[in-house]
Amino acid sequence: MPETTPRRLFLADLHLDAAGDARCQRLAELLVAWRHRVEGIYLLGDITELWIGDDDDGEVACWFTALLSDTTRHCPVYLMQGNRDFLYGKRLAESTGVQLLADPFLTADGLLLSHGDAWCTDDVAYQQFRDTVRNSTWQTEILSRPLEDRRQFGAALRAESRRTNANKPARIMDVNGETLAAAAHGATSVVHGHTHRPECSPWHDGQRLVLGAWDNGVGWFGLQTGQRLSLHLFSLARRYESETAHPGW
Ligand SMILES: [Mn+2]
Repeated sequence: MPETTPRRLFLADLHLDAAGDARCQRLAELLVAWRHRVEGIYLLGDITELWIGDDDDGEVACWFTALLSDTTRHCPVYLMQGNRDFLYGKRLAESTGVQLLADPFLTADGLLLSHGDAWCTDDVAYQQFRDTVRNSTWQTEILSRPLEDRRQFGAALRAESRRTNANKPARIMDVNGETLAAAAHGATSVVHGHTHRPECSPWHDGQRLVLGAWDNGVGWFGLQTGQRLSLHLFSLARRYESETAHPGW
């Protein structure tokens, strides 16, 4: 008998930047709807648009921290850093009960999870930037600065990223197939986000699930049911009650 109960829920690229807006409301509703139906909720990066440290006392950070604390009382929550929220740390994990995941992370049943930015190796300038901001010495220095300095620094990084991304050819902002194949050696299926190119397709002997960004009025999430992955979308405009499996997926 094939399994029919979803085991894992996957989310990425919500880019939350305003506490209380429609995306925050839909996320809270979605987690309430699913937290008793799955064995684990996997947040695979860029859930928030910016994370300047676990001591951030801004509205989005406080709201998100409270949401994590509430959710872990019902269901295990796994959190991976993205390219915007790469400063999630131990203090957040300890205060909320989430478990931080390394990127990439291979589950015991052969699912490779990643935010996805590390596999965009055609974007050489981005990989150099990533090496810098993922360096622990760099992170320690940044985190030692006052919150207000970090806020300004984060805003400058976002502006710079928008400016440079606007001038990059689309193809270099996608995952490099050879990089992915090498990274996923030994995995049966892959789940990632980052590229904002949602798809769920056959991949080697398994599947590749790419989560979509929450924008243009549409939210996305992934499910694992047995060994099968599926991609789902729903409207951000009204209360989350149910989703639609994407046609053909
Ligand atoms: Mn990203």
